Amino acid sequence: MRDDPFTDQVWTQVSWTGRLPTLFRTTKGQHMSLAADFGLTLTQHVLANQADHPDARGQLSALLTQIGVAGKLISAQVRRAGLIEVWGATGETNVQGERVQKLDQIANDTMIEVLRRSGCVAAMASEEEDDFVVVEGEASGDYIVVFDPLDGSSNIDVGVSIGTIFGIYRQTPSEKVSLDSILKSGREQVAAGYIVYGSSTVLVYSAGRTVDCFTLDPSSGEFFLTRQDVRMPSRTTLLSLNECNEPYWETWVPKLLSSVKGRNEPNHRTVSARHIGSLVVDFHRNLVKGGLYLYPINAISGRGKLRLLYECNPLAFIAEVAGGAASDGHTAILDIKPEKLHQRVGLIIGPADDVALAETLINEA
Ligand code: FDP
Repeated sequence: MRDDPFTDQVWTQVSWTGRLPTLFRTTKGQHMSLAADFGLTLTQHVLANQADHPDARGQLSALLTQIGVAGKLISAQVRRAGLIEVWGATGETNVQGERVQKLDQIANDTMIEVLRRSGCVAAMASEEEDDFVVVEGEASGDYIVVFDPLDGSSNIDVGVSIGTIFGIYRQTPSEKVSLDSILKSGREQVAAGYIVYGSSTVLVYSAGRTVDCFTLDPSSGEFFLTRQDVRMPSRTTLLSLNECNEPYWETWVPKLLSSVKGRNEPNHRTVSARHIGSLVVDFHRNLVKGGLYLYPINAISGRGKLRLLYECNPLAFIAEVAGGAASDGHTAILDIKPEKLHQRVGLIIGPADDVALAETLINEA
């Protein structure tokens, strides 16, 4: 704690990770709520991380900052979602004569345009695009970005939280971009994260060392560091899955559920259920509170629902850095070698012990 000699303010250092101090300002013991008191901005945080890599050329920092810009633009549109719906109902154009687009299309176009202009991206793959998108010429950069522009599509029109998920890979310099440049295992991600458009807009990213969360302050338009070096709680206190898929479950799923629910004591519930139906938002809550999310493969079709490249891999990256785990039941998600751009897998993600328990039950089946 140090006194500011020029004002009556006191700066309190509340935490220090590596070279990242977080300072909160109080006026002689009283907390202030100015945006400037919220801590480091996303840009400051990213640049401080870059200082740990003296050989870095700054492109990854610029890219992460630009993803923050895309997040703000998408967030602004998400907040107007109901209004866009009203315009859409009147025809193909809104009152200003603009073409009405669906929100997931707007989010996709926003990501593609911001990333293309960033000068940091060689190619990208999106849930909304059949094929990968190459950035040609001088605008091309050193990275490949995979993303789901708006995860939780069935929640878009009903005011329920949704999000953007992204994973970042380094493109081998001088190598021409091909499908193989995109089909890399999640382990090769250099950074990953997501943005949740919920009660507040929260951006979470990791470049492999820590997982950090930033909350958008609407008045200043800045993302401020609000959770530092997040660790996923090691005990499962929440279960998230669509229980109506029960007829299509393999036999291990009910066994896992009864094992977790069986931890409840006669007079004390230690495990509860929470399922929003937007993977990224369910994951974010579980990351902070300690929850296990399951979307197992369909036992009849043998197929999973969630996409490996731009849904499961980025979240698995965040989970592992935060001390959790993610698996398809046989292999760590990050070790699966993708064969297709829009490949689907089964997903078990959350506290490492319970992901391991699921794998054991699957092996015993
Ligand atoms: P949605 O179908 O609404 O786009 O992967 C997409 C996803 O949502 C996840 O966000 C969500 O958790 C899951 O699918 C929901 O699927 P079910 O409706 O089959 O439960």
